[in-house]
Amino acid sequence: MDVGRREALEMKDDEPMFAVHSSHLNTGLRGVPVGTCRTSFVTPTEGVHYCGYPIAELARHSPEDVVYLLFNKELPTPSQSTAFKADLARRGAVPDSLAAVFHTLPRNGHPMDWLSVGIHTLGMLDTTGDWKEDALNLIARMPRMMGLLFRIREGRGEAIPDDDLELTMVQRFVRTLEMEDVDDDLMDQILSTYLVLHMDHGGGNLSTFAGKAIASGHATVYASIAGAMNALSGPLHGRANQSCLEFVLRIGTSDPAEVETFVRNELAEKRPVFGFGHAVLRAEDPRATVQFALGERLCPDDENFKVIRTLREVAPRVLGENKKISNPNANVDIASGALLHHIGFRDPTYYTTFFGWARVSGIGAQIIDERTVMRGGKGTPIYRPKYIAEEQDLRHVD
Ligand code: NMX
Ligand code: MLT
Repeated sequence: MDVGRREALEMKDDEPMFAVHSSHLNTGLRGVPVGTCRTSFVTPTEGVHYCGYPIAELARHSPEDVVYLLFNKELPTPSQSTAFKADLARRGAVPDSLAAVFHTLPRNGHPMDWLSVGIHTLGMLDTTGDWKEDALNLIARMPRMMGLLFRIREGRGEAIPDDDLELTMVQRFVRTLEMEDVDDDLMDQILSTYLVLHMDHGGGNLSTFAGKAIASGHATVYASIAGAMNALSGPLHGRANQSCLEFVLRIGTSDPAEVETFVRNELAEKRPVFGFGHAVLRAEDPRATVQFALGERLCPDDENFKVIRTLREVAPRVLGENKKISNPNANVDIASGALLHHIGFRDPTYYTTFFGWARVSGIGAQIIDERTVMRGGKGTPIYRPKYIAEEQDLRHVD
């Protein structure tokens, strides 16, 4: 029996599920059950499953079909898939004023800040107030918004090709971006797999949790997901993919001894070794395994890919020497940067926006479940965990 189902059956109203001790305080709610999730679950050794399917089995599905899965909890039939793609196309048009707002933003602002502002702007332009409508509208508008974000921030904001809503999500982004010398098939395989792998990761990852917490106060989908993107932008969470490729570029060699020296130096300098470790996983992240297999197939001789191949061998051994590190193995962020770099995205500062683009679907689906399905349709109430007073003896102003 799968883990998600077993956990569900084991839940009994009258039995304690978890004992909270003072040692659990100030640990970032690590392991503390706070709710149920209908889109995905993560096991320490097998990683994430979307609606029961191990992630590796979904890696070659189209992003649109996997969005359908997260929203409907079943993979679409061919006719459902066609109808869903048509529905996304119907919703996809992005108002011109989004580009006008992007033109006003500081070009040296981080792309994740642009992404958050972009989502807020779409919300200001067109919020329906219906959780599902707004989430699907946002998902449908993300490819164009991503393309505009890259172009305008890079100073290529003129003569942008019109959107073509008949294309796939990945094709719409690539068309808007108009990159030179693109291998369309390679681009499609790497970006489509990227999106599928990053869409969801259980209910408790920081950005999803933050997004659902904001939505629990009945902020709009747009405000909630913009907030979630801010949570994703931290280097210990989504921005680890940027930091990881930055240090791959700094390493610049796939020689195991030199890579080991580099890793040891990062640790000595008290810097995280990005792309390794996880709050829940206790084995290599299957999303990393899928990306390594993709790289071995599509770009085995790429210089950055060769560096991460060595890092994957060396870093777990070195990190494993420190027993306080719960998981010395590679996480999702180890390989994505090398693959993005290979297909032409040379500036790592943008990498977390791809993570954000993908994660909008998982967070959107989870917000809908929490707002419209949980507690018999009443929705999860406003988040309000308890904090215990520390160093606050009662006193009075004289
Ligand atoms: N490099 C250096 N130190 C590490 C690493 C690492 N890769 N992983 C864990 N540690 C340290 C951690 O900082 C903590 O130190 P201290 O006790 O001084 O606070 C100690 O080991 C125990 O941490 P764990 O219980 O193993 O991990 P935790 O659940 O606290 O944190 C991460 C999980 C993912 C934040 C942590 O492993 C990390 O910082 N990894 C590097 C950054 C990264 O790749 N993040 C991406 C995660 C996936 N994502 O996309 O969100
Ligand atoms: C994620 O995909 O959100 C990360 O692996 C972090 C997490 O699950 O805590």
